[in-house]
Amino acid sequence: MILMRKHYMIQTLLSKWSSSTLLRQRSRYMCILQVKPEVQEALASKQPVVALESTIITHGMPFPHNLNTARAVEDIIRKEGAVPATIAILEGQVHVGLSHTQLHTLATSKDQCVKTSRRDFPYVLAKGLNGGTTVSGTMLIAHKANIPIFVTGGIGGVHRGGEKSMDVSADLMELGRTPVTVVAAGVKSILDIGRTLEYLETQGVCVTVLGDSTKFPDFFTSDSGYDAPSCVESTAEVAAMMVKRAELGLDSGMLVAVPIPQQYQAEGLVISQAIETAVKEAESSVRGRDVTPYILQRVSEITQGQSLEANIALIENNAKVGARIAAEYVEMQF
Ligand code: PSU
Ligand code: MN
Repeated sequence: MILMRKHYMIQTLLSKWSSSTLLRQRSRYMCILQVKPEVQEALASKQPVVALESTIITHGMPFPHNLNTARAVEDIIRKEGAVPATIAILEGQVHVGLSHTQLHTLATSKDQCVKTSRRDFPYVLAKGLNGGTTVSGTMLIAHKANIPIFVTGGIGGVHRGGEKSMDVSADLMELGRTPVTVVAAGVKSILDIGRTLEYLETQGVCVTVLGDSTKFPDFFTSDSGYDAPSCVESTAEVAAMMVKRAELGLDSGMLVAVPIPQQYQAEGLVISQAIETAVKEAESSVRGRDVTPYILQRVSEITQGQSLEANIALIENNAKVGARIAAEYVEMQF
């Protein structure tokens, strides 16, 4: 009898301990993501939400273009009836959805921001730093916040010479391991597009081109010279693919490539020459996480801002498309 009572007391104590530990763990987990109330409400009431990255703000564009573009993209998403959720780290806190002031802080403190991909979170958070999240960083946070779709300009890939340097963007592995749909204008030709597509296949990433082309776009032009692994004509078809991906329980992501709008394509040739120069320069001057931002900045300088203009137009177009996909996806689920 005494033995049974003792056993009961130990069990009660254990269950109290474990539930309070669980609670503590859960609240710690909830605190680590600061979700903006507007985003929280949209998610709770099944409204479409579109995630946005922030490396493009901290490392992809000069001020004030970075801030203006970030705001314009958010406005476009709102106009399409979805809620934008820009993801970034401020003073060691991950934010899902930023206020105007926070966007401004991020855009004007570029030099103090760490380009944050999956590997960088423990360091940036523990040190209380600011961070612009890359495609990989944004995907993983979007997924934790239950946002299934994310819009950007271009994703990272296998760098030219990557077969030797092993400089392969963490974005590709993230697409293979995190079930978020990424809407982008393809892969910039600063990269090895053929190997990038091969690697995406290896990682089990569904890659589809949205539009009337059967070619994979290379950001500044609609034809990289490589065939698209699959193509669809409407945002509804993309949403249907997302539904099927979820029904099957696939834990990999999807890449939706939206070709550059026709009127910006003519600049492609000028830009591709600038890319050749910038890639050569990068070989002898930068390494690791600095390579992509360096090339992007040099291409913009060499083309005297032409690449930047195309870049902005592209992202805005992707935002419109992404918001429509998000809305169709929500509708199909309920
Ligand atoms: N490509 C662009 N613009 C960008 C980036 C890539 O045209 O701003 C950024 C994205 O945040 C992407 C990251 O996730 O660079 C990839 O960097 P890396 O190649 O170091 O993985
Ligand atoms: Mn790299």
